[in-house]
Amino acid sequence: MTDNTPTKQLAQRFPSNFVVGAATASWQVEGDSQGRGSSIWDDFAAVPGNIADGTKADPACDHVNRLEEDLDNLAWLGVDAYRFSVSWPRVMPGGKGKSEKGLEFYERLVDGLRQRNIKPVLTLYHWDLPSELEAIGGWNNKDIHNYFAEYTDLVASRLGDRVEMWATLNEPWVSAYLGYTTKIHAPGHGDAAKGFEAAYRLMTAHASGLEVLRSHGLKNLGTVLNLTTAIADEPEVEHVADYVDLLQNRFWLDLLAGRPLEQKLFDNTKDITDWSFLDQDQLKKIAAPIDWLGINYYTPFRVIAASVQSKQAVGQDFSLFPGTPAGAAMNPLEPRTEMGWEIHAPSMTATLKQTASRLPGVPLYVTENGGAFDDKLVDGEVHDKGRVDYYLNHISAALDAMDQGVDLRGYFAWSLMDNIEWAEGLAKRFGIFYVDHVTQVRTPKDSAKLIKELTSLRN
Ligand code: IFM
Repeated sequence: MTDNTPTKQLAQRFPSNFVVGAATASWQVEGDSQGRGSSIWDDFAAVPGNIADGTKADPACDHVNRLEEDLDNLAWLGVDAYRFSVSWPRVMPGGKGKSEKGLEFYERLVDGLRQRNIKPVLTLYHWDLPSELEAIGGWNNKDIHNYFAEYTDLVASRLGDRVEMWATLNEPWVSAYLGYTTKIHAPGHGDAAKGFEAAYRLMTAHASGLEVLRSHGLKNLGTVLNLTTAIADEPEVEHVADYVDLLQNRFWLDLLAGRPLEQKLFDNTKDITDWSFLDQDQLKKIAAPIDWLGINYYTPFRVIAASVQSKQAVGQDFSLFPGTPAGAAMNPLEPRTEMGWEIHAPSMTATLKQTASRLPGVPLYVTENGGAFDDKLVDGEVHDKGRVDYYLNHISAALDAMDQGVDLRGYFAWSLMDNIEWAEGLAKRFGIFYVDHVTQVRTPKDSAKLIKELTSLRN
């Protein structure tokens, strides 16, 4: 018998309606690229060097063909909800029309969840833009929100009666800054002006998508941001951390709250863009009320005064924050995950509290949280103690925020299974199920057993 006391104590802190779930995203798990249209990630992966280990969309986790097994794994975990994303090019190859076969796949997914009493939580855009839409400017096309509206209408018409919660976007910061500002992600523009425009146009798509979902009479509508705390370790870099906080957090929350964008943003970026693409009517639409906000939290951004970046962490680089004042460095402290990300659970509490105060009255969910660790499958077991501790500490930190007044409604582990970690390929494992990428055998890690214990031990 293992001592499950800390798990039990944690489980008993969940309020009765608290949603515990696990999450994935289409391109990272589905495979079956022949059964759909092409996306920017297929194009990006085709260029040698873009993805660390040369991974391509197939087979990923072969989720399309192993759906029933993955649904059974979710049921085994005892989770209340599964957060997945729809692949735009699977249901609308080329960004127009529709694919019956693609829609049927998501129908099977949603129905399979409901049969198992698991709430479907659907994200419309988790980064796999149809290639044909990128060819006409992608997230810099001034009509992109109309294309997104058509896509949303298709998905809502087909699945609207069966999905519990809807998210328009996943982490628009990543789409804009890793995909447009830098070349880290697809489509890989490396152009700071394009990145700022993409950030704004993603939010116009959010607004149009939300409008379409509402026009279908749907409820429980939100969006998902990757938010965190920017920590200045020295007083002389407080203004740098403040600017990181502005681009990473306040920009999005100000837009959603209908507050004007800060003068500091315009001042710091005046040599990059004149922001002439902003449109007052669109800004008003972006501020339409949402029913919930999802926060993907992994790690803080820690800033020190220095001229040389001392440690490498994926996605922690000032090139992702154009306009950052000089003289500082990112400094993720130990312990760190395999991504180089500092493990610091108190920042989870701080992020939730800060977000609640910046977007008052909107219920929050942690829609992603987890870590990449160096997992080893030995005799059918994966003792991922680092991840188990990460989950115990971060779930506790999330519940601390709730105890301190944050309206937190749920928590989703990232990820249900090891998958394609974008430009990092298959080497970075975030799953609670270990996936053998040759045989596709899934094995619950100790962290999966922890989640199972948490769901079974709550009141
Ligand atoms: O794998 C990603 C996911 O697609 C979006 N949020 C962060 C995760 C880990 O990097």
